[in-house]
Amino acid sequence: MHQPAITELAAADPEIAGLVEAEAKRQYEKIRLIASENYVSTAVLEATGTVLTNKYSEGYAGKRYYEGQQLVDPIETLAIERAKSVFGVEHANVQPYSGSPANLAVYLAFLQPGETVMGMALPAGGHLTHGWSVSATGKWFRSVAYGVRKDTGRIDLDEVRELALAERPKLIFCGGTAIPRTIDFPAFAEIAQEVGAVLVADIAHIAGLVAGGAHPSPVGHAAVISTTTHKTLRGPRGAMLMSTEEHAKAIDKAVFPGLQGGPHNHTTAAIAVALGEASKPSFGEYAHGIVANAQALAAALTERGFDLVSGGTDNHLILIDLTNKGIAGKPAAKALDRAGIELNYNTVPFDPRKPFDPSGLRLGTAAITTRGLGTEQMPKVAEWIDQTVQAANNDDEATIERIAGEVKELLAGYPMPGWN
Ligand code: DSN
Repeated sequence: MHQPAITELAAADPEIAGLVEAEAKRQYEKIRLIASENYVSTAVLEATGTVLTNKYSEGYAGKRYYEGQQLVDPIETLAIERAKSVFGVEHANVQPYSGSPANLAVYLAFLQPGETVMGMALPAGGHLTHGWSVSATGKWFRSVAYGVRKDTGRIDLDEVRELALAERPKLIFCGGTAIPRTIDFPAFAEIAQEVGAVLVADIAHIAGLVAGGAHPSPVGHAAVISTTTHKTLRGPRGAMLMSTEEHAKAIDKAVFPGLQGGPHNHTTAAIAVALGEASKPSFGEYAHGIVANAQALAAALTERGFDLVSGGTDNHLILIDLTNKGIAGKPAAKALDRAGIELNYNTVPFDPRKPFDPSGLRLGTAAITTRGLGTEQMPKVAEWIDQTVQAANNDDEATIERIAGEVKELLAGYPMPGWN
């Protein structure tokens, strides 16, 4: 059963309640390896479902455009203070609706349309909003992209520097969505300083690792830090922008009134709760556990002949190039889903295939670590992935069904917040 119970919803709208219950069960029975997902705590779920959703609060604490902010102001202030304390930043804005609007607000704060942004190419592991051509950020701004080296699968900082010197971007993004290796914030900061650019560290994927001390922090290197709150940070769907005091006004003005209207107060409260959780020592253990699990899984997959981009991982994320397994990412991901192992197909650097039918798989260990799985389970997970990929190649649905049953059996021993 969903936790907290959704009895009122079940009475009022059994159709939606039934689908929500089924989704909770699905999440309980699957090994969830989507690198950008997690399981939030029941406390975060409760905060998300409160009466705060009823309230409009355009503006910032003490300077709102609506009355009745007696309780919303302290909630937002708590979220800000907790963000400042967890990440050690001078300024935090907790209002962006999600990662893409947060990043767009950064453009609004620092760039005029047509000016130059530099970010990691999407197929190399960057994010759409770092200037990729199909995104508004690639259409409205002049965008130049760096990638990774073909031989190492890693960012070539000499190439980044050369490109920056030639193109003179005003904004440089580091970070992305499919980067299995540590991001060298000091090196990016040096390049940004050399060309007079503002460095933005998009830590959406690794925010929980940074908060828990399992990845170096961009603080002191990047003038602006952008993050979602729902990936390794394990909060609700939302985002934050953090910065030095110097850029505080520009960031706040860009979020509101520049880009957004009223903040989602129920989300703000849930972000505050998640940041409270992230400030506890147990969160540090969790963050290190995520990395240990990813590295154990990467080692077990390598032993089974999987080709990992960059040869392994330093964080929560593994990128597999399936070319040597004779199957593309999409059919493999679909077979794995049938086997109870949920992940996403993904491009790999220099992928000869199309983004909607690419060569790779992307995996992350944030959710399974929340669930309580440890390094001792990773060889079994790798075995199931291997067997499923082989079964998909041989049209062997019986093996896939057998694995789905074994996955359910294993997970029955690991509680899930949100399910009882
Ligand atoms: N969609 C997110 C991810 O899966 O990485 C990034 O926006």
